[in-house]
Amino acid sequence: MEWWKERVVYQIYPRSFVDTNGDGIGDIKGIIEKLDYLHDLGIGILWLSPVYASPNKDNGYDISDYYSIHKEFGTMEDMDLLIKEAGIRDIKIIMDLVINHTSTEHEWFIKSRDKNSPYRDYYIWRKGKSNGKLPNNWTSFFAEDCWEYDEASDEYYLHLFAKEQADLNFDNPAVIKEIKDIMTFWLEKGIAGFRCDVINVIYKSSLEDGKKKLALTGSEYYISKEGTHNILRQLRKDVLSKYDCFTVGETVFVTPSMGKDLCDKAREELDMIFSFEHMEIDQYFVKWFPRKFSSKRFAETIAKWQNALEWNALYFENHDQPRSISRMIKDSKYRQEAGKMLATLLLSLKGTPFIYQGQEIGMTNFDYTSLDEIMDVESKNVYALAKKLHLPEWYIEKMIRKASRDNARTPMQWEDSLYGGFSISKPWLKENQNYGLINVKSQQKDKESILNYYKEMIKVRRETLPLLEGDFKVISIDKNLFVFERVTKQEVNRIYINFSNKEHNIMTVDGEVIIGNYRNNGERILGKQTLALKAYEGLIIKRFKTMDK
Ligand code: TEU
Ligand code: CA
Repeated sequence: MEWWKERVVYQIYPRSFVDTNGDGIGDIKGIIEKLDYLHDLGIGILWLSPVYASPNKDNGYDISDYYSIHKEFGTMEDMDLLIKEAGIRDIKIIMDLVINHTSTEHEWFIKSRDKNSPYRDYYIWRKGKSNGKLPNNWTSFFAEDCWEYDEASDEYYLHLFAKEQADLNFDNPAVIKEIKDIMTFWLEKGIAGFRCDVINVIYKSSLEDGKKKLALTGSEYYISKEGTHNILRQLRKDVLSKYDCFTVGETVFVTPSMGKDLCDKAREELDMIFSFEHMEIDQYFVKWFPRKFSSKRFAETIAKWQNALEWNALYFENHDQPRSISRMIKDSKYRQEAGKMLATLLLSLKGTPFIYQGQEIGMTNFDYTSLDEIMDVESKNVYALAKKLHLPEWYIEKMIRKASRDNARTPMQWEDSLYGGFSISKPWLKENQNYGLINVKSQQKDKESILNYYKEMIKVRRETLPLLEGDFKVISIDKNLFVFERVTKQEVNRIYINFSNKEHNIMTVDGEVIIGNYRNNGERILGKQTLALKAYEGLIIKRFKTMDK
């Protein structure tokens, strides 16, 4: 089995992880300080959200130099040391590869403003329509149109995200060559692969007007086009295949069949993908129209993707999503049990699990008191658009509280001291005021904590073959219960997940408890019997050989 299938990944959002020099911004030295913590947790791979030079319009997802480290995060020496120190602890590092766009402060873009520069064609420049309108009717991911005017040449450039993030032109072989060089540079430094940002939208097959939609008008011309597949195969063949590394693609609006085409082994494109469907359970079409979270639909969606792909990238949280406990758990009285239940589920599915910083202690959504405390460019744009549409202030506030990306970006809560031990100064984004209740230090001391459960669950996953490589099989999905099995020729593990704050009776199988948030490991369950699953219980039972089917 490949090492990237066996290991558990931990995503670091460097800005909010640990600040060592007191400027209120997390840094690379801070990550080095916590390597022992991560090793102890059982982490085998780190994914760093972008640490490259960037003017930070989108917190590093707008890169101005792929070959240097963001000044606020430290130096290239710090980065080299991080790779080395992680290696000593057998932790591999993957970098965020953001290639759909660069910052408009990138040297390429600055030069490309000149019509006669060879860099002009690195980006997508177009004349406006003869009636004075934009080159097409596309709308961006961040609640704007997709074109920005440049007076000097009387043309517009395309941006699918913020206007300071100009889309690269993947019809230009010189661009692809640059990307290969960047990848080679980092792989030579000893990193172990890439998380590829919005990778399934890089190739635009046409710039015609799109069919008008509630969001992302124009997306039929760039979601998972053949051009993207070609580029992925090239990057694989010419660069990635020469290293012991892997890729995980962030792929927006993919269906299972598109997903298969992007990461099926035989196609030699990506190794796995982050799909989004299970993150859309509590929204109508776009995340700004909330609906009730349904654990049944959540389980069905997970099961659908488990069955569709050979290997999934498993995640319930990242730097763009609200915190899973705030989002999926109705009864906050059970925060601790629910946090462990979610850990049981995440780490027993088939695929490579990704844990986002703070998830392992059950951090919750941002508890800001004023919209002024929100920093994210997406939230700000949505606010402006909603205002323009005359939506009432209370409704805008409600939308942002529920879906803002800042929910997951508040500083990591290390201990019960000022600013949660993240920094000695006021953090760049306000800390969640519940750091006294939820922090690493107190959970390390508490045997019953979410943190210690994650640690144990990671160990169990590593030591239990069916959880690593077994087939996935749904047993039942009801309103609140998700029951499935992981099956190898030698062993069957059955997983029970209770998504409600009520007890539920189930019929058990003959077996032994591997792990659970209420029961003792090794506890025997003999003969078929009714068992009352407790509120938010998560339970894994190893079935005995004399199985009653
Ligand atoms: O995100 C892409 C993406 O489509 C969404 O996750 C988006 O951030 C938002 O949720 C839409 O509602 C990736 C990065 O993860 C994100 O942080 C960047 O802002 C974005 O690409 C642009 O690089
Ligand atoms: Ca700092």
